[in-house]
Amino acid sequence: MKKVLVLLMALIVVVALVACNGNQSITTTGKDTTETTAAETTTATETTTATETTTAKETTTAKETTTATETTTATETTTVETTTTEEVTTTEEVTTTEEVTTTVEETTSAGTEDPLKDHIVAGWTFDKIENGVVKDISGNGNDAIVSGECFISKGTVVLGALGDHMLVKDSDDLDFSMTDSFTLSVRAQWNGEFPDNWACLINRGLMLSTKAFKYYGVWINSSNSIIQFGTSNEGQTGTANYAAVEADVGFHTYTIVQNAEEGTLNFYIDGQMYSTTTAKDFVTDEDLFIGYNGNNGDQGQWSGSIDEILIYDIAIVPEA
Ligand SMILES: [Ca+2]
Ligand SMILES: [Ca+2]
Repeated sequence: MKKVLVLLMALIVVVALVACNGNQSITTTGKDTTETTAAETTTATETTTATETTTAKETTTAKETTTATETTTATETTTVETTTTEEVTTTEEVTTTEEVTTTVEETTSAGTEDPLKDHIVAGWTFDKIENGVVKDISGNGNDAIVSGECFISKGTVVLGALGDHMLVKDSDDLDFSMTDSFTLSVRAQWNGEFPDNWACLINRGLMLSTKAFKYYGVWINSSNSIIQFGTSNEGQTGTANYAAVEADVGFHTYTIVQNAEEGTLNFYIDGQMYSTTTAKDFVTDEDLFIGYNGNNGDQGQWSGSIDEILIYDIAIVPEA
C-alpha cells in the first residue's frame, strides 16, 4: 500500500508539473498581444503628426498673403498723400501771386489820388461791399447803394445780371452849375454784352419819366457798339449824344470835364479828347446811377467791371 501511495504522489507531482508548463505557454501568448497593440499605437501617432504639419503650413501661407496685402495698401496710401501735398503747394503759390497783384494795384491807386485828393467830392474804388454799400472815399458820405447780384473781384465791382447797379442819392456835392468846374472819371471794362439795350456805365440827371434832362453820362450804343457821351441839348430840354469810338473789352478811363472858365464840356477816353460842347447846368434833384439808366424804360444794364469812379470839383485834363 505504501508503494501505491508513493506512486500516486509521484503521479500527482508529474501532473502538477505538466499543468505548470501549460500556464507558461498562455502567458507567452499574452505578451504577443501587448506588443501588437503597441505597434498600432505608434502608427496612429505618426498620422496625427502629419496632419498637424499640414495645418501649420496652411496657416503660414495665409499669414504671408495677409502681409502682402497690407504692404500694397500701405503703398497706395502713401501715393495719395503725396498727391495731396503737391496740390496744396500749388494752391499756396497761386494765393501768393494774387496778393502781390492786389498790393501793386492799391499802391498805384493811392499814388494817383494823392495830389488832388482834397478836391474829390465823391469817389468809389470798389474794393469791397460793406452792409450793402460801397463807401465814398471822399468822407462826404455819398455811399453807393448796391442792388442785384453785383460782387467785388480784384478791386472791381462786377455787374451783368439785369438789375445789377448802384445808386448814389442826390447830394449837393454832385450838383454843378454852369459856372462850376468839375471832373468825372470812370475806369471800367465792358465785357461785350448788351443784356437789354444801350449799356449805361453812369448817368447823373437823365430821367425820361419826369423829363429831367440836366444830365451827363456814358453809354454804349447796342446797335453799333459805339461809345456815346450823353448830355442835355443846348436848351436842356432833351438829349444829345456824342459818338466817340467803337468799344472793346479792355479797361478804359472815361472822363467828362467841365471847365467853367473856358465854358466847355469835354469828353475823353484814356486821355484822348473825342468831342466838346458848351458848359451846362447840372443842378438837379436826381440820383446818380452806376451800371444802369435809372427808371428810364430800359434798364440800360451794364455788363462788365468797374474799377474806380472819382468826381472832383475842379477841371482836370486827363493824361493821355
Ligand atoms: Ca441836388
Ligand atoms: Ca478799384
